[in-house]
Amino acid sequence: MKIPPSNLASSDCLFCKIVAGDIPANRVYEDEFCIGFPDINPQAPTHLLIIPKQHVASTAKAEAEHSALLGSLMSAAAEIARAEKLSKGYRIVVNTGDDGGQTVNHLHLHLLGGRHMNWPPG
Ligand code: D5M
Repeated sequence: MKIPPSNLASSDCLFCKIVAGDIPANRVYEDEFCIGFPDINPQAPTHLLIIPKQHVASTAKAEAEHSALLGSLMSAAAEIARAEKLSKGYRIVVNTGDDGGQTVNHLHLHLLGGRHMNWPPG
C-alpha cells in the first residue's frame, strides 16, 4: 500500500506521539500501517484502540486515497479480536467529530469486547 506523502504526522497530536514512541503505550499489535494498544479509560474488559501510523484526523477527513489504510485498520481489528479470543463477539466503534464523541483528533477504531454490548449506544 502506498501511503500518501502529505500530512504523515501532526506535531501536536497525542496519537502521533504514541506512534513516534514519545508517549508510552503497550503495543499489542503493530504492522506497517497501524498499531493497537489498550485504551487508557477502558469501557469493557477488552478495550483496545487501533490507529493508523499516518495522521488522518477523522473519518470526516478520509479521502479515496486512504481507502486501503482504512481497510488495514479493520483487518487489524479482526486479527486482534481473534488474538484476544473474543469468540462471542465484539464491537468496533469509530467516533467522528463532536456529535460522534471524538476526543482525540487522530482517526482510531475502538475494539470493545468481553461483555454484552447494548444498542443503541448512548
Ligand atoms: O477516544 C479517544 C480515546 O483515547 C479515549 O477512550 C481515551 C483514549 N486515550 C487518550 N489518551 C490515551 C493514551 N495516552 N493511551 C491510551 N488511550 C488513550 P474518542 O473516540 O476520541 O473519544
